[in-house]
Amino acid sequence: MKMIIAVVQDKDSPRLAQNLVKEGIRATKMASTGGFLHAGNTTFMIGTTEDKVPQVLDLIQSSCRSREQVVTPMSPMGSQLESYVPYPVSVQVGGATVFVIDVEQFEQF
Ligand code: 2BA
Repeated sequence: MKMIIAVVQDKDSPRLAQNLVKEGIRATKMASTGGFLHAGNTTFMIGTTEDKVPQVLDLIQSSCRSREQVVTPMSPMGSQLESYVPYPVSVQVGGATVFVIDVEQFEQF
């Protein structure tokens, strides 16, 4: 059993959710916030068998696009507001940031 954690842009989230359902792959969607941009994104938790991992990764890749964003980041977490001067930066965000983790035990009661 594997747990795939995928952080995707909100714009790609409905397409990925739809494609996962279409393929019969179960997932949990969570609203999340990027630590750098402080912009909303979506985190998918997908528990699946090891043999389906490549299929899920393909689905994520084909559902998510990389986009350039020009943003003025808010103060970094934990910094002093007075010493922080915001300036616009251009960053390439996504397609998706994906972690594949071994699941030690899986139960459904
Ligand atoms: P954010 O942390 O808001 O980052 C958005 C984008 O800003 C990143 O895109 C990257 O291009 C840039 N960026 C992030 N940290 C930076 C830094 N210290 N200096 C310069 N540029 C920086 P992605 O790499 O595609 O990441 C998209 C989102 O995926 C991230 O949103 C974060 O929510 C998540 N993420 C990325 N790497 C992660 C990691 N190692 N662990 C946990 N979450 C991660």
